[in-house]
Amino acid sequence: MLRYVTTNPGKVREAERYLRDGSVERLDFDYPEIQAAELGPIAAQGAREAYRHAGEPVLVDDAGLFVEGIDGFPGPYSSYVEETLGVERVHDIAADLDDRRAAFRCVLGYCDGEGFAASPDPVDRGDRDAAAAAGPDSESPDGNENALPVKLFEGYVPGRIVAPRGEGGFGYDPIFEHDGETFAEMDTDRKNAVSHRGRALEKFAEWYAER
Ligand code: ITT
Repeated sequence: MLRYVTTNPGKVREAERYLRDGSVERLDFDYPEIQAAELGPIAAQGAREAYRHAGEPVLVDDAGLFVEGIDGFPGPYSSYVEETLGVERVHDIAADLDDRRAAFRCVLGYCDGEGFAASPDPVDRGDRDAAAAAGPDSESPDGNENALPVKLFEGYVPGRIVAPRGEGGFGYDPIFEHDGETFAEMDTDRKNAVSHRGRALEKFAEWYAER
């Protein structure tokens, strides 16, 4: 059974449209997130942590809002910024910018404890090689767990920051406009058709069907 690992019910609602054949179940597990400037390594390490916890194939979902005029902030810190500043303050900051373009990015990380002959290479390949070389005597209490392969799937959607509109979605959806509508004004199917998560899930579903 594949476990979709997240504490965020909004993500699950969207993912269910791609994985609803009974082969996936949500696992509400708050895996420790490393700090990194990119989503890929966070998703890769999260997938390993989640796999160690679940002992079954897992898919983790790391996402963020990248505002161009402030160098991509909050990016990988989006969750922390939503909890501390809040979505409206992020809009207020962006409202003072000349450039209000933004993008959502999503990286899905899949791990089932086995190897893949798949590409692209995991972004943290260097770390994995070092961990594998260090072997079980490595200083890590978990031996060479960092050698566990993870397959990543990415999705991206461009848009811009606007004053909050709409009741649907979750997180930053009310302030993210794509093609004239905010994500909070779209229903789940419409958001999935264009969103960062929808694109990543589509790639994953296609690959997983073959596996
Ligand atoms: P998990 O880590 O447990 O999956 P999370 O909500 O903390 O849940 P992230 O670490 O990926 O997820 O944090 C991403 C932040 O960006 C968080 O504040 C989300 O609410 C927000 N976010 C992610 N996807 C989004 C989307 O499709 N629409 C709006 N906001 C989104």
